Amino acid sequence: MFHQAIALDPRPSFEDAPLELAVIIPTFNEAANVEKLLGLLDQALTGIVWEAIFVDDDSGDGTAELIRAIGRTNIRVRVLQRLGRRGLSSAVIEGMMATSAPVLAVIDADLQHDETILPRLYAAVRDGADLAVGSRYVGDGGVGEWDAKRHAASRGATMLAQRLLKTDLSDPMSGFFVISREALQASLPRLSGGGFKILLDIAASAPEPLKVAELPYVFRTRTAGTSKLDLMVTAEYLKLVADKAVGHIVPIRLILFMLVGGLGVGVHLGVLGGMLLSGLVSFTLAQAAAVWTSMTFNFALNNIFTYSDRRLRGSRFVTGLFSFYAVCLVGAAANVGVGTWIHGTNHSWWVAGVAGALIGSVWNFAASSVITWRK
Ligand SMILES: Nc1nc2c(ncn2[C@@H]2O[C@H](COP(=O)(O)OP(=O)(O)O)[C@@H](O)[C@H]2O)c(=O)[nH]1
Ligand SMILES: [Mg+2]
Repeated sequence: MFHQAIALDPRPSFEDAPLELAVIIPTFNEAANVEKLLGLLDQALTGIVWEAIFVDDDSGDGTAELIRAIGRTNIRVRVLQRLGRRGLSSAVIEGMMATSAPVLAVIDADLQHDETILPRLYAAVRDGADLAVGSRYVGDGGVGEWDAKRHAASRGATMLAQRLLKTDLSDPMSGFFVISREALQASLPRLSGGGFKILLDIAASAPEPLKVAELPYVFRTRTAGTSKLDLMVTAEYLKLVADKAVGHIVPIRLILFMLVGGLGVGVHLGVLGGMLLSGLVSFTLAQAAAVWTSMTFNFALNNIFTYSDRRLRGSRFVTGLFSFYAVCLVGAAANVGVGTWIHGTNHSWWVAGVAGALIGSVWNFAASSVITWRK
């Protein structure tokens, strides 16, 4: 097998030369890049005692098996294979928590990050920086062959991120950086942990402004495998930004749940109005159909966005849907009960209506989070 051709030093233990650096590499279907990356890291990190921790989200292309095969002869190489999970940030954090190294590097598996600057990023942290970032937006850095659309999207996201940070970072969206164990530990209690932008999360969670070094590099073009950047990544990014901005006041999940609920009201009225206008059904039947449609709509949307990290699929989607119906029926009863009670204490009809709806929604949120989308 080809992996035996990689001449990594098969160090039996770190006793004689203590571990200095762990390189954390998140992977999702990157089997075509793993061996080449390890070869490049081995060249770049000469003179540094390092290990590689891959964190693989159960790729279908055999990435984890390949890494384990390499790890059998190289104590420096390990894989943490996660089941039923996705997410770049949580992968990186779990990789960081699985190593004893005092300094941690993060690099993509797809060879888009220029590993030749790793020794200088490492040296910056060893010499006192909390964080050293490979940046596409300083000095000679660049994004390589991006089209205008991706360029503009990245710029916009970067500017939004910079407004959140106490620390000045030219490229807060970078997935290529080195951080000291102390700086990481200090950020841990406030980490959001979701989404795909771990550097932004760590920097925004730091209790004190970080001492930062930045080194330019040019983002390479991917040659093997495919990008996982999609609509989901964008949605997760906006969630992270919102969580960092207002998450300490209102939970982001509750806000999303309420937004989805607002759309659900629109769906409800649309179905109700449409059926009544058709003149074919009674109000009761139309109203029942509207309730059923909007509950189903709410469930589907919450499953994709609000609970993207606990998304239900297959048979669990079906059982989840029925538990959501049950939760909502209790919520509706609470809604009517509270509304009627407040109305009876001589408040105007709309105060009673809004209070009932609020109680019902909060119940739906709380109950569905522990029943439908339980951890
Ligand atoms: N463990 C894990 N790794 C991921 C996930 N999504 C992307 N990756 C890895 O993260 C790195 C960057 O992802 P990529 O799709 O290349 O993002 P892009 O460079 O912005 O297009 C690659 O090494 C991917 O294999 C994920 O959900 N879990
Ligand atoms: Mg990439």
